[in-house]
Amino acid sequence: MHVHLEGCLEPELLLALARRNQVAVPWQTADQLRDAYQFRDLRSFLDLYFAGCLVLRNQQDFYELTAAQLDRAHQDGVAHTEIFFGPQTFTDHGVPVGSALNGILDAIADAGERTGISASLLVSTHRHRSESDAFALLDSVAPWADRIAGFGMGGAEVGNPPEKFVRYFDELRRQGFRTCVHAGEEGPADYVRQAFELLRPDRIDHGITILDDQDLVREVAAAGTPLTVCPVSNVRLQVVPSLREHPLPRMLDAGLSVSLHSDDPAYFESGLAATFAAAAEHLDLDRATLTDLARNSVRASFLPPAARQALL
Ligand code: ES4
Ligand code: ZN
Repeated sequence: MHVHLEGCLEPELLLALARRNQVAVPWQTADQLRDAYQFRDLRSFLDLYFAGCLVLRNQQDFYELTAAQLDRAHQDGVAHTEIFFGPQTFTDHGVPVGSALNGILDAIADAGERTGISASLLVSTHRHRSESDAFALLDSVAPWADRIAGFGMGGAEVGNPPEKFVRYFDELRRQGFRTCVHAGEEGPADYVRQAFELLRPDRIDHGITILDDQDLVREVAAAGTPLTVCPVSNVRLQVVPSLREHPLPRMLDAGLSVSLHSDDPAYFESGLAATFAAAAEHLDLDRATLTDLARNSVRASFLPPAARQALL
């Protein structure tokens, strides 16, 4: 439930789409592109990630990207996935929002028939853009509203606090949508507090800096607001120095509802099964704890109650 479709673009597909769509890219081979997967922080990652997005141009491209990710998720044992997609990156470059959404939704329907995997779409906005950009995005996806499971928000965090989007989240709620928001990935605990108090999301994505505010930890734990944690991402973006030092065990000990996710599996070279394995090994998580993490993700999902219950 914390995975970005654009971050599922593997180097081989990226280069194939670049060739097919005649988009010039600075990498000749998949290995050259993988060599560029060295990130200092969130911003340096987003720069490469948005550059990769330029090869996705038409409905078939989005279909193939989604189909490939759903097959990998199925192989990893995923029963249900909720995938973020951020249309603003593409509409900026003249790709119609319908090309993207129809390609993604067709691939979700076909993957369900092919493998039985259940998947839904979360539309994500960029916090480094304006409030009016967010409202414009919401208007532009209205024709697909009944096939959108919820709305999220990502992008460059520091300097773009949650308070910037209070009216946008109020409007999402007014329209009956579920919401989640990235907060406390690189930003301070105060951004997590703002997200929790002002945006009142159904889930907080990342949220790891919450540990710097123990009062907030108690409030979020008491509210039961889920946090979707991505330890491999945090290490690759140098938010946390190593997996061994990741705060996930302390978050669990504090009574927070934590689950485990991949974020951008192509760029961080770790799908969900590999992420569970890495967390188990380097954080010494036992089977019961791994099961708790998986159960927490089911509880935090936007599935209808009966479908959620069936997975517990
Ligand atoms: C993100 Cl917009 C976006 N996409 C992927 N990963 C992210 N992390 C923070 N914002
Ligand atoms: Zn994310």
